[in-house]
Amino acid sequence: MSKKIRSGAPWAKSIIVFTIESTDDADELAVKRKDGQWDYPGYTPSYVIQRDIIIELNGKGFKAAVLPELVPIKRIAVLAGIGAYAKNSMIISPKNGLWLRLAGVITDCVLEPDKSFEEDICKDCERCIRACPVNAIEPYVLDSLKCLVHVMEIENPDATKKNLLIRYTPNLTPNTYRMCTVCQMICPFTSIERKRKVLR
Ligand code: B12
Repeated sequence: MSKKIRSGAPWAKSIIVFTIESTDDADELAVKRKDGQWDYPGYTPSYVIQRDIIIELNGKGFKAAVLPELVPIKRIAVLAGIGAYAKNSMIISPKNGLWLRLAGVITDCVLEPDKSFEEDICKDCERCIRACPVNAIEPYVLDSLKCLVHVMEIENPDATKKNLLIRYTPNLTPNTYRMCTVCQMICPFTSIERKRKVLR
């Protein structure tokens, strides 16, 4: 466990990391609140699962807390055997492809570690790199300032970026957008069923 997690919660002995699946573009929405902050309703099921795990552990006499948001959870997910780093910089699993959201709980319960995920899933595929509308992807590294998911959150993007946003980040209401999903949709691990669940 990293020093950072230990310094915030010196009692922590294990991390439980889990995934929820994005089965529909409805899970890819970003909603702008009145105070200008962004909400991502697709992540809500993970908060419910975190709460239930914490209640369960507390009930058994263990301490437990939500894994802080900015902990490098992708690295933890690889160590926990969930999946591999994909070339678009997300974690990819053989079962759900890139359509995973990660969340975790820290606890003082000592748990047997899972086996880390060792396989390279992307191999020589570079479809996401070629498909990204803003060339934000190099193998395993994302230029986060170029990524349209970030650009969408900028107050006044320039005209070129505005046009890209209209195309790849469609509005559903004046304050509700579907985030760009190009690098996830193009992935060969994306099922035909998921490709049909689009919001434009
Ligand atoms: C900031 C952020 C963004 C930024 C920048 C993303 C980026 N990749 O840099 C923006 C706004 C662009 C963004 C976009 C998206 N994000 Co985001 N984002 C985050 C957040 C909050 C922090 C990431 C971060 O900057 N960490 C700091 C850096 C230093 O850590 P790191 O990225 O883990 O870096 C390590 C790796 O890069 C690793 N590494 C790099 N290359 C390689 C290669 C190999 C082979 C190996 C072994 C390791 C390795 O080394 C670094 C050090 O450990 C995370 C939550 C979190 N706690 O991680 C979510 C998170 C990464 N986002 C997520 C998602 C789902 C998205 C989007 C799909 C939007 C959406 N629908 O939510 C897009 C996807 C864009 C993309 N292609 O990655 C998920 C990813 C789930 C998954 N399957 O991997 C996360 C984990 C949120 C969550 N709780 O589920 N995101």
